[in-house]
Amino acid sequence: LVILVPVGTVVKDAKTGEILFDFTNEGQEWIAAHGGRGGKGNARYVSATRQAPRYAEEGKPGEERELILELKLLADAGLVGFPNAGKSTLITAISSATPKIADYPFTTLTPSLGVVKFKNAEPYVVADIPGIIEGAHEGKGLGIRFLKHIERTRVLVYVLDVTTISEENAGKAIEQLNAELKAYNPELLERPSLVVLNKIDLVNEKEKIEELKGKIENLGYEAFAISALKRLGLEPFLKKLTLLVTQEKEKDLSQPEEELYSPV
Ligand SMILES: Nc1nc2c(ncn2[C@@H]2O[C@H](COP(=O)(O)OP(=O)(O)OP(=O)(O)O)[C@@H](O)[C@H]2O)c(=O)[nH]1
Ligand SMILES: [Mg+2]
Repeated sequence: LVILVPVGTVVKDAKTGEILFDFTNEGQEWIAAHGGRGGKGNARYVSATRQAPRYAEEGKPGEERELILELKLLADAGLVGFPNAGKSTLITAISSATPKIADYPFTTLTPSLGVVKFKNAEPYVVADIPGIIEGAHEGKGLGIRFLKHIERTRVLVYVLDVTTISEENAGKAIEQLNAELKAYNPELLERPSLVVLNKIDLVNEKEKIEELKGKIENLGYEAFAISALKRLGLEPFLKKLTLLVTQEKEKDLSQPEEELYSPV
């Protein structure tokens, strides 16, 4: 029995949750359970003296296993942010993706992927996911289950709406996002990340944007002021994002892959 699964499928043991195999490349094969061995029928035991033997060797049963197949998108960068921050607008501006965009929270219900082609760099994949709110890890909003789709991204992009944050609460906004990411998987916070301050077209005072940028940079993040809608400031942001993704990809290539469990 052969089951075809898409790239990005992770095989887990249903009981222990242990990851048994991870389909990260096209064409990979993995044996989930070995088949049984056929027995030998009585015809095999026929001899000159015993024309109709009454015995036969029994076959061995095949292995039995309960597995969970989980599909995790494989993207190079993931956009995270509160609902309505402009994540879907941003992925539309920088990639081939065309998700639904609307002026209300939780427009995005399922993640989408877009391919970014920036100058001569190798194209890479960005994921747009639903908005995160405080308490998402307790199930508020759409929860954080969909964070599994960015678990495997190399770089995170925090998308903030400049019209909803001030110098005072910018830090808190990032902390809230981080708290939700951490509740899902603390490793997410170790990813290289960037912050984009979106919707700058709605802000008249240029100083406010500079102040916010400074504030975020003091927190240790590189910040880019952009307008996803008006497509302002995208070039420096994309340049940096492309650089980070390329660097992370190279790191992956220079590190040998983890030994994966294989039965036998
Ligand atoms: N003026 C302005 N509006 C923007 C900008 N980016 C997004 N918007 C608007 O903000 C609203 C929300 O945009 P979306 O891209 O759907 O936001 P989202 O972060 O994907 O929202 P969820 O999927 O609900 O989490 C839409 O009305 C967009 O047109 C921007 O740079 N400038
Ligand atoms: Mg969206």
